Amino acid sequence: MPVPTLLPFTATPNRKSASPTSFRLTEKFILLLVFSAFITLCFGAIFFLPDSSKLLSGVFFHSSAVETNTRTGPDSGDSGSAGNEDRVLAKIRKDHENALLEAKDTLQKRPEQIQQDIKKEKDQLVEESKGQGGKDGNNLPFVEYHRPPGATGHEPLDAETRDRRAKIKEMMKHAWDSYRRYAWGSNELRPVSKQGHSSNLFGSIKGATIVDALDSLYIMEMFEEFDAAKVWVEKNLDFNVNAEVSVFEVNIRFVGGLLSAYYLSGEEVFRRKAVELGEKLLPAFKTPTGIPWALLNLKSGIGRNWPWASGGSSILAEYGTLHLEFMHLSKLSGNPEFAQKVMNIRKVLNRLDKPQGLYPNYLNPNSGQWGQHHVSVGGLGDSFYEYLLKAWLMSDKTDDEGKKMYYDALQAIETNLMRKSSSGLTYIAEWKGGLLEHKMGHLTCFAGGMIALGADGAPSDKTGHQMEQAAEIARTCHESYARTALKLGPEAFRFDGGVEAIATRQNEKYFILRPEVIETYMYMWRFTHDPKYREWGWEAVQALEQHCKVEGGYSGVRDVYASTPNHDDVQQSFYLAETLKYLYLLFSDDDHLPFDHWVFNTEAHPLPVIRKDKTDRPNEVE
Ligand code: DMJ
Repeated sequence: MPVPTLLPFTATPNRKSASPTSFRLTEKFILLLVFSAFITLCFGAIFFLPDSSKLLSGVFFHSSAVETNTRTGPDSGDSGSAGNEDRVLAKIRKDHENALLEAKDTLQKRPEQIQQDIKKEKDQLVEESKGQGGKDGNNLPFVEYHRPPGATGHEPLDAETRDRRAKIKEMMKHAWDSYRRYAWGSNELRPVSKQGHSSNLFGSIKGATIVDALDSLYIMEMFEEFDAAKVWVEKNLDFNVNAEVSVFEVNIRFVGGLLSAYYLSGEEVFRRKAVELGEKLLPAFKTPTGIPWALLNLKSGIGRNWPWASGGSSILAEYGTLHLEFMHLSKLSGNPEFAQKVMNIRKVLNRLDKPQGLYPNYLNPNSGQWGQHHVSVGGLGDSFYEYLLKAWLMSDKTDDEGKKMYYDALQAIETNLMRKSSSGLTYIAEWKGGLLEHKMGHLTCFAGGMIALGADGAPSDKTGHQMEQAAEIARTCHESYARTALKLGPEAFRFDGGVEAIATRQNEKYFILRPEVIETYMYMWRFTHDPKYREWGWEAVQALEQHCKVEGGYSGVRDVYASTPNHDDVQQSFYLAETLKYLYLLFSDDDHLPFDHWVFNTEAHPLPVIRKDKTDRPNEVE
């Protein structure tokens, strides 16, 4: 029954008398022919007309350009499809003509004129984006990115240095590849058991090695690895965790690592993540004095201090090592709160009396009073002093308060803590309520580099004197390595009981791939170009290769005085962030991350100097 209705022009009364089967077959055949002719015509029209992609998008995706034209054209009401096609073709022709004219026009312009036009268009885009509220997807203000000089270096001229630098890159590759293979996404790698490792310093935040290594990968031009790390950060780095973290560790490794990755690469994702994490850390400052807690639950915003810290105190090296990162967070977010928080720490410190001009390691965040009078330039104190000096340098030498605090503190350290052993080794002891403990930590060895870095700005003609002090500390720390079986330095060494620069207690004999001694060699090399610093660095490389390298990465050792290494099975994230970076820079030319443009945070993450010139700081916080 439905056949005649379906085939109105082929089903004639005559055909009704023919055999029904043969009649239907013919009809089907004709129908097929008509259909295929129609489809061929349609496809021909779509694919063979000029600029078919535009037509396709008009057909399938409702291209707004085509729609607008057909809807608002003068004869849109009564035009058929042929009329539309003509108009589309005419438009395509017009576009092509315009493009040709534009190209001809451009070819006639002088290169300066072309450059000017490009700049004008760029400025226009910038203005437009400011007009849209100046915000990006994450409510951050627009920041025009300028890469500071020396983000990557070049091959050193002499062959030996070139080979040594290449060797460090090879070490970085082994450390990174092993982490990627056995522990990808975990905080750190266990290189002997070949699995992931996490310390509770980061709560359940993941990927410490990835974030810590980003800038080292970049400066060593390991871009494939850098990109993989970036993708991981984009997709997996998550701060929405219900866990307690160390504010200091998360700041120096994660915030610092992300900031450096942003400044080196210009990739917005790093700025976004750094600011997001910075905001999560702000509740740590909710104390009566504004001196932050050491530990913070990132979800609840509840903070507390280490249970072992004297009288519930916060630790000098922890609350005093936020300044550099927080100043940059304010610059990049336009939020002055970060800068205000760290400036307030200075205010609290400056109101307090200091015993002999020294800063005790413990300060109670509720009462604002010092805890135990224990002073150290190593653990618990170290990077506080470092950040006073670097805050001044990073401010383009405008932060006079930071400068004064640093040089005053250094004078107090020299008077009260710095001593010479009977054989003439200079060391920095620890001070406990007026009594000296003649011990120097591996951590304290960073002070050689710090003093060298600050020597240039030292008051009252002390530059030469401070350079000598720095060189002396470098020598002592080198001795602490040279006097071991493995030629790697112990965690702490003593100058009492008839020994010098040697660890006497079993629990001070370990080496966990720390950077401080190599850091000092790097600074001393830059300031003196004395070849011994490169030689000492190379000795450390050989020891690392011989005793710390294992098939699955690099491991710390439990006793540097034992003839064979007993591995601790941890590849610390700071090995990639600091130790290998400082080694690479030791064998690079001085224009790679030059000191007049970059300042290293305490985890060796380079941060650019914030220029006095207002034009370089569009989001400067007053
Ligand atoms: C790093 O995390 C930082 O350098 C910090 O300031 C102290 N120590 C470790 C590496 O030893």
